[in-house]
Amino acid sequence: MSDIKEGIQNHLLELQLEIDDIFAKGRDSVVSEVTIGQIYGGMRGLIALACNTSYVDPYSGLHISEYTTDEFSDKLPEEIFFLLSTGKFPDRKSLAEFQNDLSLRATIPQYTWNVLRSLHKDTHPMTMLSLGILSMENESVFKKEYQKGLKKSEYWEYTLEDAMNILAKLPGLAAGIYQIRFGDGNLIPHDSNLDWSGNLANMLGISNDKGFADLMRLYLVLHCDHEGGNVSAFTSRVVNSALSDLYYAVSAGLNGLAGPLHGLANQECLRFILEIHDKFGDDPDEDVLRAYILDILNSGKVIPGYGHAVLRVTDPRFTAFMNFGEANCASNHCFKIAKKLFSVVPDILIHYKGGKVANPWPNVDAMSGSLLNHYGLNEFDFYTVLFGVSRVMGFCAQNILALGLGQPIIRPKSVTNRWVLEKLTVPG
Ligand code: CMX
Repeated sequence: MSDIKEGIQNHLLELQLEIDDIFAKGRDSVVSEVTIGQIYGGMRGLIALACNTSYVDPYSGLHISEYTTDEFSDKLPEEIFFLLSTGKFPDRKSLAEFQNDLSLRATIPQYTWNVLRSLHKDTHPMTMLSLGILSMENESVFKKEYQKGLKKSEYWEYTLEDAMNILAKLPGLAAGIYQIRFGDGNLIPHDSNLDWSGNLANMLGISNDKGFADLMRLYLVLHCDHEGGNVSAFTSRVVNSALSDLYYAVSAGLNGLAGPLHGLANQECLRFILEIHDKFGDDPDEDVLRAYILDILNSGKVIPGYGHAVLRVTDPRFTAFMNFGEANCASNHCFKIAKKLFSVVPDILIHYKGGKVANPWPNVDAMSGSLLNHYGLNEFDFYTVLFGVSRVMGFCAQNILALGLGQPIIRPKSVTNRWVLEKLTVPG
């Protein structure tokens, strides 16, 4: 048995013991109530899911297992996937075994390239990524084993197989999409001497600067997971809960990530910064910037990269990117503007609409695009693909653990207006 499989098996035993304890202490205890506002308002704040890969604290941000963003931001994505799915970092031997296993599975079938090359030239790269994964669905080991007859306790093992195959192919798939969509269509081959993010950086063929490979590593680490209730993770889990295999579930999650209120928001931030650059040059005066921000707010638009549904402080992932920028991209005009926005925007948002903005601080998207710009990756439409490559780690880990814990199909109850009205008029 591979070390990661053994690690997941042990983690599942620990998690199951915790759940047994929770159930023994109060399976029927009420921990959250739902208001009518929440029923009509996207179920915001409703506690209705258990997810043990990661959690987001409003004040300290993303945690994976017990580690804060500061504590894991220097790791490799492979170590992060290990942590998400086993609750522990791998030792050197386990890491090497895992990386070797991924490398052996990296080849992407020719029929996937045929599908991607046959699409309209303006097809969005996120459509290509989602389709690329879906095109390989016939490779699902879970599906084949399920058709033969599989015990429920074995679901996670074959889902792990699918996860390994999908993750192994992702850097090549994403880089191939970049070459087909924005380059000359020639694919740079996978290099088994490079790690997962090193391969992505190399196959993109954008920059030989070591900083670019370092940025890809950091980018893939910081976007890996964000609890279970966000649009893409939740979608992926709902689809997989029907025992649709991981290819269906990952593709579905990516379709959610492609929305402008979710993953696509990152490209808006760089567009915004470039607009500021076009209007006011490299080093805009802070008062001029303040007036511009107020104009945007008064016209009813939001300031991209600021605010968050859960966080109530500066996103620690923003801080990690900013530290990277200080060390590697300090002279870049976009980086300088992003920094200046950080010193101007929060103070405006704090007072805006009588303090209605729940979080005036920057999120991860406020900085990432400027760093990509520094290394010459300026195709905005590709940014969410990078986000997606990283976030698939979270989709895979969440689904493996949920299946390993025997979680059933997800099926909340919906109600009609008439039902709500009756509930309001009939006491009790
Ligand atoms: N600029 C202007 N107004 C903002 C704002 C911003 N950056 N962030 C929030 N507000 C406004 C909202 O539009 C809302 O106003 P109305 O009630 O008049 O519609 C009010 O403040 C309250 O919203 P909120 O509770 O603070 O924020 P939500 O949880 O509803 O939304 C988010 C969160 C991220 C969608 C929102 O802050 C936003 O649109 N930010 C800009 C886009 C962005 O950066 N998206 C990336 C999100 C990253 C991620 O999800 O990981």
